[in-house]
Amino acid sequence: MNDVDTKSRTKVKPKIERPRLHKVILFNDDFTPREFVVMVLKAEFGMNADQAQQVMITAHRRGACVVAVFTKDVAETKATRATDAGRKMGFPLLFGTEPEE
Ligand code: TYC
Repeated sequence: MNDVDTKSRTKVKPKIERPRLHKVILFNDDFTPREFVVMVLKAEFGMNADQAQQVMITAHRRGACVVAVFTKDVAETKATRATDAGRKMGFPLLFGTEPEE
C-alpha cells in the first residue's frame, strides 16, 4: 500500500506567456488633410515630425501603415482616441487594431 510511490518526479515549470501585442493601423482616405493626420500622430502617439510624416505618407501611398504596437487595451484606446480626433473635425480618419502574429 504505502510503498507505491505516487509522487511525480517531473518538475512542473509554469510557462509564463507574454501578452500578445496589438498593432495600431492607420488607414488612408481621400478627405483627411495630410497635416491633420501628422498632427494626430504626434499628439496621440508621441511621434516626432519626421516619424509622423513617414507613417502618414506610407498610409497615403499604400492604403495603410502600422503606427506602433501596444498591449490590447492600450492599442484599442489609442486607436479610438485618434479616430475620434478626426471625427470631431468631420474627417473620416480611421485607426484600427490587429493582433500581432
Ligand atoms: N489621402 C489624404 C489626402 O490626400 C491624406 C491621408 C494620408 C489621409 C494618410 C489618411 O491615413 C491617411 N488628403
